[in-house]
Amino acid sequence: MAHILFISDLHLSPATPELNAQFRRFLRGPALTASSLYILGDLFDAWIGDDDPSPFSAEVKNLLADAAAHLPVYFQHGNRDFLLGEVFARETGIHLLPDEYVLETPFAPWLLLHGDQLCTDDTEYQKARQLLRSPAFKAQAMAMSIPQRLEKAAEIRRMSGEAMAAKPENIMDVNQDAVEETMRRHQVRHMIHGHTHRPSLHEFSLDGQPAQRAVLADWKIPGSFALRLDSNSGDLLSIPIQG
Ligand SMILES: [Mn+2]
Repeated sequence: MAHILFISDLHLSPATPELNAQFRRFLRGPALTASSLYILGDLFDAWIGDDDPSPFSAEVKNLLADAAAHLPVYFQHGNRDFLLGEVFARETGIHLLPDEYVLETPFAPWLLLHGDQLCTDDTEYQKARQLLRSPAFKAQAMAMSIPQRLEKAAEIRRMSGEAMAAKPENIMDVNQDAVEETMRRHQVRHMIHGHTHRPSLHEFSLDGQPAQRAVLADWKIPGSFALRLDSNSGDLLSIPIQG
């Protein structure tokens, strides 16, 4: 039986040694029982480019390379690590996925995505997303020195933190119409995403058929988990990260 694991929103950084150790334990434990591992974005709290020479960057690359030697590891960009590129993938052996990817399983096709593109009520965020994810911004960022990029990343984080603090909670969640439109566009009724840090399994009706939206947990909360999908039955199981 094939079990597929999904994680997102680890937000690893040089300032989170305990989280980094948890990731190491996860990759050397539960991950090895899976047929494949999908990381649905925001693995890093900030990724300033594949040429980042920091020991932290090298440490995580080594962890992923070890894991990728045992099972296929797939990665989707989040809003914190959209600068992660082909060089990183080559160095670690992980596979980069497009922002919206349909995973075919014997049970059903599952749409995988980071999830920030579904938060359409937050128009200010969507505008910023479009700008940051543009080839022009990426080129501009990669032309900066590493210290300049670190400074820019800190500035973006600070601005985003201030903006989030000023917004009502509900506009930072996904928009149900966007969820349904995205499912129809990909002809799926099952979806897994992260980003919102609101772990849950939402069941609803889509055009008269049962539909599911599973939301992954961020790793900072106690009781955080990975999702394990039985690809034959479609059963989802939470695998605890801590303890
Ligand atoms: Mn995110």
